[in-house]
Amino acid sequence: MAKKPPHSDIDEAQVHVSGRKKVAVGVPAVLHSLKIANDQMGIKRSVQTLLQVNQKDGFDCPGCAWPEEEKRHIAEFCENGAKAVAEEATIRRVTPAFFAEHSIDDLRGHDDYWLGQQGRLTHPMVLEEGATHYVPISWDDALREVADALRGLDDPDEAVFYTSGRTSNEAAFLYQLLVRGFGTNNLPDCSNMCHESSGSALVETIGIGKGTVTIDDIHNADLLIIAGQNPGTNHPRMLSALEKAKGRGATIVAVNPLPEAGLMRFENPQTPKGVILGGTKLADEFVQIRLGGDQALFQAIGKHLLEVEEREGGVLDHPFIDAHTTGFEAYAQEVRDVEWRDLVSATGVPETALRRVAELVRTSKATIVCWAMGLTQHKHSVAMLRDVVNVLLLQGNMGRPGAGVCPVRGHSNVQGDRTMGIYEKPAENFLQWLDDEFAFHAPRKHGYDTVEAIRAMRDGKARVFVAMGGNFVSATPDTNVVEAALANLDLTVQVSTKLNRSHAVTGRRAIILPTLGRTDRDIRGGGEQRVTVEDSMSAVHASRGRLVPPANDMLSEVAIVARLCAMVFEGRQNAPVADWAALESDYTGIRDHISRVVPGFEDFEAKIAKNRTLYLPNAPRDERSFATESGKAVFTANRLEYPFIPHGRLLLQTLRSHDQYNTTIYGKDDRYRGIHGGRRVIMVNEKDIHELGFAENDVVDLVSEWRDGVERRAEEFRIVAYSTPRGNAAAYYPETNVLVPLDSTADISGTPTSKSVIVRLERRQPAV
Ligand SMILES: Nc1nc2c(c(=O)[nH]1)N[C@H]1C(S)=C(S)[C@@H](COP(=O)(O)OP(=O)(O)OC[C@H]3O[C@@H](n4cnc5c(=O)[nH]c(N)nc54)[C@H](O)[C@@H]3O)O[C@H]1N2
Ligand SMILES: Nc1nc2c(c(=O)[nH]1)N[C@H]1C(S)=C(S)[C@@H](COP(=O)(O)OP(=O)(O)OC[C@H]3O[C@@H](n4cnc5c(=O)[nH]c(N)nc54)[C@H](O)[C@@H]3O)O[C@H]1N2
Ligand SMILES: [Mo]
Repeated sequence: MAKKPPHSDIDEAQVHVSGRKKVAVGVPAVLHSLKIANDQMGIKRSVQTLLQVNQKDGFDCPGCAWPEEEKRHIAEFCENGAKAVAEEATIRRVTPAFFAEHSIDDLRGHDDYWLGQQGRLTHPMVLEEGATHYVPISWDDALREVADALRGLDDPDEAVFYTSGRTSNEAAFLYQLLVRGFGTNNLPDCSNMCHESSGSALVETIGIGKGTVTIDDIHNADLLIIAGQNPGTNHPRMLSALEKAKGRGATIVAVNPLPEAGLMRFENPQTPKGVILGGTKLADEFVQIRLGGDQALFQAIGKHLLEVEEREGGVLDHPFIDAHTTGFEAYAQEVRDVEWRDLVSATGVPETALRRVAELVRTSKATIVCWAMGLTQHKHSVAMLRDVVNVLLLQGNMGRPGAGVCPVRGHSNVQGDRTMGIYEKPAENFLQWLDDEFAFHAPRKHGYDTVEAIRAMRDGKARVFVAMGGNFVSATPDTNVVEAALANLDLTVQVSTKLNRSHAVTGRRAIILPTLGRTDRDIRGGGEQRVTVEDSMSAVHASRGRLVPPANDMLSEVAIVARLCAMVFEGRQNAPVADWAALESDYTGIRDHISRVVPGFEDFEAKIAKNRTLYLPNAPRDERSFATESGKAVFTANRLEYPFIPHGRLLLQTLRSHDQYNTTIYGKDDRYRGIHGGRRVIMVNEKDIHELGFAENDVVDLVSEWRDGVERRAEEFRIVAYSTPRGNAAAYYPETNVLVPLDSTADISGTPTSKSVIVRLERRQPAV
């Protein structure tokens, strides 16, 4: 095969396809994760660590944000949770000796897989301007340099502070205070690329940017629609909840362009039935929808419900609609006017099948719609999600048992970070409470979201970039633009557990601040500390790590931020007032502040003591009340949109394999999809492969086409025939981020359109 693609440490010539799975989890999953755990941690540490995941007084799984069941299994088992834990609890180390050995050019030549495999970061490091290597620096000097760089800016808005979603509530709260105390709202986060569209649609229609169901609601739903989500890989613990719902008679509809194994059938390794009898069939109906066709699907459901209502009555929940909603007539008119013909071409699903799904909705006593990235990363995602809400409102599926919206979050504390104020467009009342608590005046001007931050860096408007976790370079769209934008900066600072590309692609100077993760024991001046996180269902609970940290003298995220607060605010006018050293030494002090600033956290410490859970209030769920302008839930009329695919082109979605956590690559296999030994593959419908003049296994470049005329190219992908609608294709993120144009974002939410990229395939010229 041809030469190695850029930044790839995987020998892609080995990639092969075999054994596509129709069943998720089961015994192979257990064995696979134990192998990874053993490689990273050794047997003793694996057992010690995996037994504590999501247990009372253990640590919160850094895997996903799906909530725990009230009655937990000992070692509630989740393959990908185990991999996420192993990745963090690894015994491999990236020490100053590693950086002495590997120059910055050398690091740049590797991909995220290789970088992540090197282990945990142990020492603060600095890359001086023009230097070839990172060198060690003391904690004091490193933090002082960050503080000085910030204080040296002409305007606080020249700094950008990114957050990924693993940061604890305590660290996040202090971090947003650091940023606002410094004088800016430039707080982009991973959420901007993730569930921002959900937040935008939900705040507008139901007055809260979160889901409205509990785990009990999932168990008790009559109908669960799971759209644009691959739970078998990305939220495996959700499968147990779905199994339970099935056991109680629920119907499950899977809406996805791909027949994902986890949606079809589940073998629960915790029960003999799962292992011996081949598991539970999950989806009763699989809607193989075209990419971006979901708005049409939900309009079709709404249209059918209204048609039957007009014919026979008895479909709509009129008392609910009258008492609790506005906008019904305009919505009804919009879907009455839309043509079945258009709904069919948008979804690629025959009218009979659309009506069959709609009938399941009509006859359901309690319906929940779950979704993830398949619904949030399109140009028209906000409209799509508004139409999801419309359908639920028609039958009063909001604020009653077994019913509601369930945006399934990604990172384990991404929802909590938002609750703590990590948001570039903070609400006025939040700022007011912050001002009162810390005796300062927070800036009111809205800050940059992720895409706007990249533009600001590109255009020379930002000079310092600080990241609280994450991998900004690899996770963001338009990789080449982002790499050039970062190179424009005076200083880039990464607070990280593991090495990744964002440490290799930097500003003129760069600082790495290693930090403790969820699994590490965190001992501060005031003794052993706990932190808290919020799951997808607004439940907040404590997390305490037990492992010996990777190195002595490592600082927690809280400690890093508390020290920065002291240094940045020293002698500064209008700075927040608090005892930073005391907050660093005992996090109960931070929770005390939170309890006075953030609604729902009253008596925070008492509520999480003894490992209890604090359930945040959720007005739509708890009392059918909606914090919108009218105080009611809002039906919206949305013009039907769906992607147009030019002739000879494919619409590409960029998604996760089974062996990765976002930009962290655990291995080269995508077991359920039957792809082994490589990641540079593009899954295409067999008929399209031939129609486009290719054969399976051909090696092609993917070239994205966007109205700005810039050529974006991802090199050397192997074509794999896969079950996906005609005209649609799929390939892995982050290798394909180079193809997503920076300005191709969702209306309103600004989320990059990672599930909707027009590409053409170009035959790869054999290397000479
Ligand atoms: N093991 C593991 N767990 C994870 C993560 C991980 O990388 N690895 N990431 C975490 C994060 S941050 C997040 S946000 C979540 C992500 O969880 P998911 O959203 O499940 O992740 P993706 O791989 O992006 O999968 C998108 C799914 O939507 C489908 N899809 C794509 N486009 C469309 C569409 O237009 N319509 C419909 N109906 N379906 C579509 C795809 O085929 C795929 O099944 O998982 C979290 N958990
Ligand atoms: N093309 C495309 N792009 C996408 C997506 C897509 O589906 N397609 N999905 C988007 C989504 S949903 C998301 S959420 C983003 C993810 O974007 P990010 O959150 O920025 O990326 P991650 O890969 O999750 O970040 C991993 C890094 O976080 C650091 N880390 C891990 N744990 C901790 C911790 O406890 N503390 C600290 N300080 N650091 C830690 C480690 O150094 C690790 O290398 O990517 C987005 N980008
Ligand atoms: Mo995410």
